[in-house]
Amino acid sequence: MESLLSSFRLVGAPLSCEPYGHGHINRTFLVVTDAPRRYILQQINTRVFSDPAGLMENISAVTAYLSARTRDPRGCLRLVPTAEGGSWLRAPDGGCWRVYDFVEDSVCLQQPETEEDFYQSAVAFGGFQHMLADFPAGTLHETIPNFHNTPDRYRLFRAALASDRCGRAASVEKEIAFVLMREEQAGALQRMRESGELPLRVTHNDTKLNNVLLDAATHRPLCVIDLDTVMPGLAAYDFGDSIRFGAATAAEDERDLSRVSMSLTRFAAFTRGFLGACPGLTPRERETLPLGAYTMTLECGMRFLTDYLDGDRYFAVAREGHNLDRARTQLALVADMERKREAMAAAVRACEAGE
Ligand code: ADP
Ligand code: GN1
Ligand code: MG
Repeated sequence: MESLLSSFRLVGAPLSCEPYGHGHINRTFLVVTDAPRRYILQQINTRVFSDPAGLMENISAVTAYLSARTRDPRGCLRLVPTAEGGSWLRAPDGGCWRVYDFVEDSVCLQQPETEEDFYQSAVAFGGFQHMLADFPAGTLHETIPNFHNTPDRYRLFRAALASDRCGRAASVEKEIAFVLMREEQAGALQRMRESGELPLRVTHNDTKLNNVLLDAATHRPLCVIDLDTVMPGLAAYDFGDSIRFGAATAAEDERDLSRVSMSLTRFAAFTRGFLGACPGLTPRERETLPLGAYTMTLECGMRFLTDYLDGDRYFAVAREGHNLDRARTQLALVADMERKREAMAAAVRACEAGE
């Protein structure tokens, strides 16, 4: 680690480097130097992101664009350059690494502590999308092709099911049937994208609450992080993925499903924050926000189930059956959203009417 860190222009000499955070994809470390300064060191997961150069080009361009439009120095991620002036490093063993300034005096929540926290995260993600409205989307690399193409996720799910490489399918028949029964509705958003009735925007695509930092003292939005999946997408993806995670009344990997539901009051609070910070959405886009929540949740549940069938090779797991537990919470949320479909639509309409 020391020789790796010596290739980045850090202020001070590194004192410690410890695993950090709760991300499922990259390997993240907190680095402390004697200056004293703190940094985030990350190894990019190149099994997930096969083009690290393209990915880092995206992040360099997006952070440069945002920092030119943000007064607060903690308002956007800041890459620390390498000794050669690059934005990332390929280590001799092939590992790809980058370093960010640590955003000080911030909190990263795994669940909202209050409804207000969730509202503030909506302001952050809505504002992020709004600020990138004029970013030249055509210059972005597609870091994971078909990331939120739900019909394509069904294709991958069926492939995992057909090969059943760990012999786990027989024990999850109920979950498999739940997913397969919903294929038609799950494809609706993608069909609207393809027909052109919804505009393509620059979206974050992974808007869970732990991908935003709030100010530690005020819990006001500070900084949107985890920019690996910033790509052209639909507004409903960002809205929906936030609801999936933050409007859930239990953790993403909760085992007691009786605790899992989608909170309508949180849904309404998020809608207020998101629409307020991102006022340019078309009426049709606003109408599809509940469908976005439904689709992102079903898609994520299916992705966890796919990975469970595949032998847990994509998402980091901390225990036996972790991906199955995660899949089950998402499917429980989907069932709850089906019960609350009309109430979600009414909450969006109420918000539009300024109620
Ligand atoms: P992953 O793709 O694995 O989710 P993230 O980029 O989201 O990785 O980082 C993992 C965690 O590290 C975040 O949830 C957050 O707690 C923390 N983190 C990342 N970047 C910073 C930063 N610049 N300042 C403070 N904390 C950060
Ligand atoms: C992953 O990287 P992280 O932990 O913020 C995943 C998201 C999933 C999420 C589920 C690149 O997000 O798509 O919704 O886990 N990111 C990638 O918690 O696949
Ligand atoms: Mg993350």
